[in-house]
Amino acid sequence: MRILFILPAIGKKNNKKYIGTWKMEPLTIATLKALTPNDIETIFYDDRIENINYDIQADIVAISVETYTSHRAYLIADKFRSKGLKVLMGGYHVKAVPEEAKEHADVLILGNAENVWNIVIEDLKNNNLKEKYIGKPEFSDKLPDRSIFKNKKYLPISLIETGRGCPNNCEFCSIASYYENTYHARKIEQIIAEIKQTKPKMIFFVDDNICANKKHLKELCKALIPLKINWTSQATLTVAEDEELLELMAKSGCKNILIGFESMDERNLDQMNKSWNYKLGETDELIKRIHKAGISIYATFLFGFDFDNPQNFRRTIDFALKHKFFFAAFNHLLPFPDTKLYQRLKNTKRLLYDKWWLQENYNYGAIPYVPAQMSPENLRNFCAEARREFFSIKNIIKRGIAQFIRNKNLYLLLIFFSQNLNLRREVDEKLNLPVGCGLDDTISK
Ligand code: B12
Ligand code: SF4
Repeated sequence: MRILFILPAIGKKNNKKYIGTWKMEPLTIATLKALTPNDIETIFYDDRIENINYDIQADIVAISVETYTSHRAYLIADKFRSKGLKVLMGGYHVKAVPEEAKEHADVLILGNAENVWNIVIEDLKNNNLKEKYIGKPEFSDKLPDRSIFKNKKYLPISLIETGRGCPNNCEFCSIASYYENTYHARKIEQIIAEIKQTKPKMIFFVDDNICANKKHLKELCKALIPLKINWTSQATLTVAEDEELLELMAKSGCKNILIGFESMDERNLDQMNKSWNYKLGETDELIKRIHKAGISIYATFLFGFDFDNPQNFRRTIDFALKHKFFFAAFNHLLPFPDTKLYQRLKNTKRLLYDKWWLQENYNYGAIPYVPAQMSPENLRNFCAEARREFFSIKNIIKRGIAQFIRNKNLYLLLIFFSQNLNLRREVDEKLNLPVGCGLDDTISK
């Protein structure tokens, strides 16, 4: 028996090189491979870096689907089905819009795979597959099997989970809807075993909120100290409330943490259900504490809420430059399906297209709804300008000097310059990347 795994790329490739900083190992596929019994042959095509062989035979084609990759995932699925193969789909987008995904798949997995994958395989062997299986957010004792990445080249950073989900309920967030505002910690022994097996140069703990359970994070940090690793992850500003936690994180090798500041305007934070971001107290002071602990910050901001106006962009860029963040992202708000934001914009008739992700010619960076205080084009352009200013050569140098003074670490300084220059180049590379796409020559033949 043979299973063919596929990770689709975003949009039409046209043989262009894929966005460099996105070429990370797909942990999702290594996780599925580990759950698959050894007597089943597995083949994996990473559509981002290689062409798919549509003439290959398999008992089932299993595709992981995100909203940005959904259009291409459906084209790939349709092509395999036209050749008589069965298609199974899972991932964030499939759980958000199962009715849509059902048009392109024989089987859907809604949620995590761990508690259902062995049932799917039994049903496949017995020719008794159901239309859908509902997964639970639990971890398996089996460690992800990275042998499935053999002969594929990814960035030198290992992706590892320490937990899933988040207890918060930010209006725009797909994690909030996928995990229904719940958080599930992974056993520390499993995390440590995976690190020992992987021997990573640098770890990205892919949790969306690694400080969702601070007690768990403290225990994890204590267990990480003897391993002498370097790691980065994503958290909320609440990490800075607890100086003991910051100290433990730094000691355990945390070099950088992504924090969603989202907006400088408290009314926007109220609207997105993230008011705790400003209720924590003096933001400048909290940032200083994180920096003082020796941890750099990747600050992310979101624009397009109802109280956003051109002045807010200036205020935000000045804030990001004042704190000389390691990286910053200036993203526009995007209504992902099955989020509260999507529902609000739909109810108020502000969506330009119901399904922007399937819209022919929908490009990365385009705004698929009507912002309250500016045109969609202005919002797109202001975000692009903010990125260009933050990643200007002058500002990269200024931030780099501040980075060196803060950490006195040449290895980090090297990463700082190489990645800031890559992100600078990608500001314009990403804009106009086709998301809703037509067929390209890798699919149409
Ligand atoms: C690491 C990461 C990245 C990395 C790349 C990862 C990679 N594979 O190369 C980088 C930083 C480059 C990245 C970029 C982007 N990302 Co990202 N990313 C993540 C993150 C943090 C971790 C992914 C991961 O490894 N998870 C661990 C695995 C084990 O979990 P999983 O994928 O959920 O898989 C489980 C189940 O969902 C299910 N499952 C999933 N697929 C399938 C398929 C089958 C067949 C089956 C049976 C089951 C199944 O079973 C698995 C085991 O339980 C997730 C959030 C998260 N925590 O998952 C966001 C996330 C996936 N990203 C997201 C987004 C929006 C993006 C960007 C568009 C951001 C941007 N604006 O630029 C880009 C798009 C890049 C792309 N698609 O090529 C969103 C997607 C939302 C949505 N509705 O689709 C997420 C959920 C973040 C969020 N907070 O909303 N990302
Ligand atoms: S804190 Fe982060 S992960 Fe949690 S719901 Fe808000 S945006 Fe999503």
